[in-house]
Amino acid sequence: MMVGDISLHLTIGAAVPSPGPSAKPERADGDFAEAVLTGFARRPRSIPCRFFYDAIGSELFEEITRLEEYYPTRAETALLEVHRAEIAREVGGGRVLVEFGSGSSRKTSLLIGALGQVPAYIPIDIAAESLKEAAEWLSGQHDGLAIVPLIADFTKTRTLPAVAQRRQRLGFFSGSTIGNLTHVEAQAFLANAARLLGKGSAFLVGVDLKKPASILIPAYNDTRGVTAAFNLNLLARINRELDGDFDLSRFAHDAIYNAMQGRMEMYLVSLARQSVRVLGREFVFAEGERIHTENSHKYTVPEFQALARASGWHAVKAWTDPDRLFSLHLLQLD
Ligand code: AVJ
Repeated sequence: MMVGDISLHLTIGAAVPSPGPSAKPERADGDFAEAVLTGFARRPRSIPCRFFYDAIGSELFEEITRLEEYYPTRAETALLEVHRAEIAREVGGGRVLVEFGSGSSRKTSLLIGALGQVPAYIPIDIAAESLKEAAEWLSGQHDGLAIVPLIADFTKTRTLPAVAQRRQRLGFFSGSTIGNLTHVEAQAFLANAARLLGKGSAFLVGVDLKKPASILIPAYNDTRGVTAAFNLNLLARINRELDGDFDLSRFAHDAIYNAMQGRMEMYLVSLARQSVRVLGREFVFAEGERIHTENSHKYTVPEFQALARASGWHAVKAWTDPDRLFSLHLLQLD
């Protein structure tokens, strides 16, 4: 599998047969129209957060990760750097690395560097373009690294490529992307990951910690307005792809901490009563009406460990930074 041609790897990954219609690889925007129409028919209105990540949204997210107020990326990267030797010792060598979602390649590179030799790296992501870019960058960083990308929805992946079957696996799910799932969805995801990675596997999961709203809110509502642009890009994307006529100046970004649910919530708020056309249909937004665009759940260490155990994992170890901003959990399957 040590082929230098990334597009060949992409073809291999995409061609892996997976059972059931829900497991078939979909294009990143394949169900955007359906999701928007469904989300706009509901009250409160909503758009699933996976649609943030078109080319522009992915760029904006990269910019978010460099913001002063957005601590998660820095905190998680520091945890990987500080504890790399211990992580490598706990995980052990020779495992095939399976990454869920498009984590930053930088963090993946750090992990691969810490582990030493990784027999194969299988990134699973629905966004083919960013998968390809990350794979290209990583193969430049780690000479001879066998990369087998899988273009798929990581919450629905049921089978791994053949290269993963010969060795034990290490899963990697970084950036607190698990926080975008509800507790019920997160438990189902962890249980599916257990089935996918199999007996004897290890799983490294980055999870954002519960903390005061005074730190959380600026992280999701920065002074430069990058997160606002990231959120509003959903409406711009509807204009670009679904023949929409949203006036972006008539919607505002909002981020609140829902203490009851232990999560950040992002909304787009209609600043006036207005009528918008999408795919030839008319939608009326009341003044002050909100479109829910993201949940970002926060966990204490024991809360996440309980969730992991309920999904069949053994919680081996958790690392946190001195400021208690972020946690890195090592899970194992007996
Ligand atoms: C990294 C996808 C989990 O919830 O913090 C950043 C995305 N949303 N700012 C997060 C995000 C607003 C994010 N994830």
